[in-house]
Amino acid sequence: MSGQNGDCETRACLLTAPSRGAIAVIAVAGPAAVAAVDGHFRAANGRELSQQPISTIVYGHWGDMQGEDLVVCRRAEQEVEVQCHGGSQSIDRVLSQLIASGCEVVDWHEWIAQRSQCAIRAEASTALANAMTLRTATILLEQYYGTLRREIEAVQQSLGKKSLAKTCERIDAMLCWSEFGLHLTNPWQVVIAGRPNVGKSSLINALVGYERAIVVDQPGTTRDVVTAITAFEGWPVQLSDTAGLRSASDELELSGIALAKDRLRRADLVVWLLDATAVTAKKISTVEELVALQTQELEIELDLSRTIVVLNKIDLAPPPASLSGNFFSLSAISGAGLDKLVAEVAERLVPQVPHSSAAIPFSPRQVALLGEARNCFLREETSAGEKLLIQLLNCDN
Ligand SMILES: Nc1nc2c(ncn2[C@@H]2O[C@H](COP(=O)(O)OP(=O)(O)O)[C@@H](O)[C@H]2O)c(=O)[nH]1
Ligand SMILES: [Mg+2]
Repeated sequence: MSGQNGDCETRACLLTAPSRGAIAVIAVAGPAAVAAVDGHFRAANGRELSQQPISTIVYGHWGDMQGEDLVVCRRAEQEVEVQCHGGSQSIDRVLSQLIASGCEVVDWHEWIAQRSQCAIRAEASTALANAMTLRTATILLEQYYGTLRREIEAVQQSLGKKSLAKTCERIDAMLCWSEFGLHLTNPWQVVIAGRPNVGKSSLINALVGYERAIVVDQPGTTRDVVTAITAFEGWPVQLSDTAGLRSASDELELSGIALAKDRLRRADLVVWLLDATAVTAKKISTVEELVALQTQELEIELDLSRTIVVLNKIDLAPPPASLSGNFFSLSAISGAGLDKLVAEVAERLVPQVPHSSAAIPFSPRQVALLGEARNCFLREETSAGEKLLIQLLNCDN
């Protein structure tokens, strides 16, 4: 099927999300849109749909006696919106009758892609639907309204006028937001790890505000990785509660531990938990040494640059005076110190917040094409780079 505006098929699409909404909106567009709807709709004012003014809501009846009363609206010469009951039977009836009248039913992703002039705008629409917080949606909305597109167009226009080194710099300024941009629709991964019984599950529950993880006095309770999605200062975060990391021989436990280790490797940030009541007797002076000892024991390689060490259960025992180094103290049970941890996690995940006018690539396609274009300009393959920039903006690619 060719892209936007190119062919003359008439398409129908359910625009409302599948849910128990009271009203469903079905859009129909194409040369036969008005005729297709007219074949099933009888307006209460007796006029044919083609005689109804554009942008006016028309009340009437859909189908035969078993049909329903609903409203339709001609949005443009070749565009009609049908607003029917939100139940699936009602939606299915309208869509199947539109198919019988020659319409092709497409899903909303396809609908947006076919109607967008700009690929980035189409991607932004999908990304916006997947945005989990207002903060990420606000940034995506900026890209929807053209911030990224305009910056790419400016790069295109500067070709031949500015040096290729300057062009690369300008692309790099966009690419430095890639990781951040990709996280706008995929939560940052934060893994809570540590020895059994230190309070990992309790901490997850405290952070998400409800009982998500199982808390039991017995070590090794969390065999599967339990996850919970939440937001820290507006950034979506998936928290993972790792299996009771410890030396084990039981096959089931070993597979749980392997899963946990895999999570640790892929984490954006690890919160390594220590139990304040268990470290008091230790003669270790820094938390870094203590964590190194524990991770060696468990055969885990921990990247300390993306680890926050947390001393839990401070309601039971204060942080030992002999313990130095960088760590946060809290109580997962009383909640003391949680706010400081949340602020630190947010700061570590997003150390720099982009300016509202920043051009941010937010899809793997955009990141890949921008990277390839940059490499072309670096090798002075200007026309190849130019083609990639066109591809980046163009819906038909
Ligand atoms: N007093 C106190 N008890 C805690 C705290 N955090 C966890 N616990 C208790 O420690 C035990 C083990 O906690 P759990 O979250 O299951 O540890 P996990 O094995 O690391 O997941 C449970 O009895 C919790 O109630 C805390 O901050 N203070
Ligand atoms: Mg647990």
